[in-house]
Amino acid sequence: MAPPGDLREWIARLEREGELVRIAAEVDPELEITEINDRTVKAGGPALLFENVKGSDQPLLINQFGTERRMCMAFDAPSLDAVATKLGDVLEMQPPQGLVEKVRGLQKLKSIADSRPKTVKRGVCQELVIEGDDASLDLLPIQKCWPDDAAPFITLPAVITKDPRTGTRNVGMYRMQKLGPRATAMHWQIHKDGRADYLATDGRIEVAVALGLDPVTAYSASAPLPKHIDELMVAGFLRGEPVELVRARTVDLEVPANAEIVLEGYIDKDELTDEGPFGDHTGYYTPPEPFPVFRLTAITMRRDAIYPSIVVGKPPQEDAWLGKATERIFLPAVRMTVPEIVDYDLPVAGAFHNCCIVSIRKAFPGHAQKVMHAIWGLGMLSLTKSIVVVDEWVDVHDYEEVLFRVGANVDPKRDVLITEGPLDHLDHAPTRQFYGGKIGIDATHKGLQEGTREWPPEIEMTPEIKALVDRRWAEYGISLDLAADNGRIRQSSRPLRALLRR
Ligand SMILES: Cc1cc2nc3c(=O)[nH]c(=O)nc-3n(C[C@H](O)[C@H](O)[C@H](O)COP(=O)(O)O)c2cc1C
Ligand SMILES: [Mn+2]
Repeated sequence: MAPPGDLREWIARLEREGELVRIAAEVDPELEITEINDRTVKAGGPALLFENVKGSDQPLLINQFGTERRMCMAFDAPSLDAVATKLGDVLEMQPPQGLVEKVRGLQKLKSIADSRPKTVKRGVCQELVIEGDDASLDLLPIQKCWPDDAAPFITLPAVITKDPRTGTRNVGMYRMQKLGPRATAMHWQIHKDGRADYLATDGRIEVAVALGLDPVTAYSASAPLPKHIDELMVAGFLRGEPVELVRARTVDLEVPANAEIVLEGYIDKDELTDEGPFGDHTGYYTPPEPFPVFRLTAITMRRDAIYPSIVVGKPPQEDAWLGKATERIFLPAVRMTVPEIVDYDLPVAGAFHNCCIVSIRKAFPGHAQKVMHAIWGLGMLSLTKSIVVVDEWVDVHDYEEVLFRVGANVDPKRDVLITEGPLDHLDHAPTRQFYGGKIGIDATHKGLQEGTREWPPEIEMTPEIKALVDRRWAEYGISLDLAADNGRIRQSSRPLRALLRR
């Protein structure tokens, strides 16, 4: 198999695997769907296809990315690390040596060349073409997600623009606040490529918005790629098949042929509106701020189009696994630049930009600090607010172990680096927007060269005794279920907290 070719195939696969539930009951896109979805996401539940959304003929799909299993199914991969390996293979290509390697190298190069999007004559995304006043966003079941949201927001779009200077395409996922039947805001944050295209325009920039894509292409819109790299090329590479494009009807752009819905329109450089408030992935409402206005010129769609949505909010939400996919898939690229990095973890509860745990192969004094600065200088990771560095043998995904290392190995006076730099657009904590403090915690072992006393050895049982106890375990008659119960101290903290509050 390969990753699903379009949203229909994706839905069929999800359904076959028991990963999708159709809901026939009428539901309100205003708040009700959010609450249903929130309970489902938090329980690790299925994707939801609401077939009867109040006020619209179109079904709404949500929670398609809500679990690790579904995220892997989206890539048709056994794990997200397997997707990373595929990308890493190409990134780490060395000049080939023998003939066999040369042939293999050529195959890899061909797989990149074959990944470029391909223009085709017709696409299902244009089965219906609605132009002029008939093109209305009122047709779509756009969700109002949270009580204090300013309006309904389109939350899972792939927004397509071209750099007016170079003509290169950009695709990004930026929420769009509905302002009326033919206008939305465009939430192009300050660090994003989409905004750079807009800023480079003199008067007007044409925009196309694809909704309801195959899951890999949808994911690629959220991937933090360097500006000159076309997200659709990467989508083609990850799919193993190029993304097919058709010419849009009213703008000079190409759009994915397999999309359920395409919004075509333009943005005038000096037309701004107050966007927000919006219940954001920070877990707080983002206050109103001026953003550009998107004006609709046409809606094209499949017959019986399905509208895709996602809700962000206090973590964990569905976007957690989109973020985790990026964390895994980009590890080889991160290691290309900073090879001493073994692994990293961006905790979901840290909303990705707030915290990064990184393990390194430490080789010299100050190495942890070197890596902190490298991360603070690396693509979107540069917005990371706090970094914890541990040694290579520490599992960065085991937060208990990380906390143990921070507690055991850190002298706050010596090992904490406080600095400043650019911060996430949505971070409400810094005194000024966009800029503020950063913290790096060096939880690695220190050596005499770093001015410490002799570092004590870690406690470790001998392999002989471990093997002996393995062999004799049954003889002791100790139930492991009991041990598992004991290990559950972590989960029990919730009822304990509730008790203390009484
Ligand atoms: C569900 C979801 C919603 C997002 N909403 C926004 C948004 O409103 N504005 C924004 O700038 N980035 C948003 N992002 C992040 C961007 O999609 C991401 O940074 C992407 O790399 C931007 O593409 P670009 O670098 O080509 O501009 C969102 C991501 C996800 C997964
Ligand atoms: Mn981009």
